[in-house]
Amino acid sequence: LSLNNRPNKKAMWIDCGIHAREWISPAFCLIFVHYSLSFYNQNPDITQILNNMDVYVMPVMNPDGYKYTWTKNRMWRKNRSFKKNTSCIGVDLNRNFDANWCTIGASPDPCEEIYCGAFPESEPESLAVANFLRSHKDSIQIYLTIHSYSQMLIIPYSCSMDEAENHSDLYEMVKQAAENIRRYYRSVYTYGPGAKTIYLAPGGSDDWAYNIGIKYSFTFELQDRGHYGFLLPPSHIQGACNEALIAVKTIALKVIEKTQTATGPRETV
Ligand code: 0X9
Ligand code: ZN
Repeated sequence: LSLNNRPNKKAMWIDCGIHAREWISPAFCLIFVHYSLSFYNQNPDITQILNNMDVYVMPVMNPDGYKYTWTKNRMWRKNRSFKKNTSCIGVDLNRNFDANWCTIGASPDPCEEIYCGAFPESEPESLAVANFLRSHKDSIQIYLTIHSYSQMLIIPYSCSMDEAENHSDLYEMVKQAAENIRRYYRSVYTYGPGAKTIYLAPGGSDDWAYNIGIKYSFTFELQDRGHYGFLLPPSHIQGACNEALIAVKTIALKVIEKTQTATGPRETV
């Protein structure tokens, strides 16, 4: 999503569907694009965001796994890559990035759900995303990856118990996002650094993006909190995505505000 070719324009990256069975995630990417195209110049928040940054949207990072959940096994998580000397299939793409790769919270066993792969970025999906982010890291300010479920807004780190260098900024952003969701939709989202909020999980895209210098890096876990789990019914899609949209807006607007005051007066558009 890009309005013009102004030099120095910043950007936000959003990917969906790293994990095959988390169907609300690709739905969010599509709803986000539809909302942006429908409400630019109608809604002041999305207008301000798109006036200030490009948005790269990857609707399905794991297409083979996603297709497999539609055709063979609804609860599949990993990609579908084959490995020699085992009949087990697939790598957990969110354990395949180079952030304390394959330490506690990931598994070297190809038969496990959290298999980290043969080496960091061994998979075409994670390699392609890592290459794109590496080559655009100077313009990309925000990295956002959409998962489900459990209603959480996660900040680095998940790959260690360390606190991110800009922890208080990040924490304030997810706190505000969760408060906004609560105020608008009465839904509860918890928030905090991954390792302390859910579990240690190395090799994730959010920590990796953070470490290459994308200092506003987030994982969202969308609805629900376990009633339907991954099998969220179609009637809940719009509501779940509206909540995530409020969170995206809160964070993007805050980043725009911070980086504008840091770099000088507002550009006129
Ligand atoms: O474990 C994960 O990969 C994510 N949870 S999920 O239930 N969707 O699988 C959480 C990812 C948090 N970030 C990192 N572990 N880096
Ligand atoms: Zn996931």
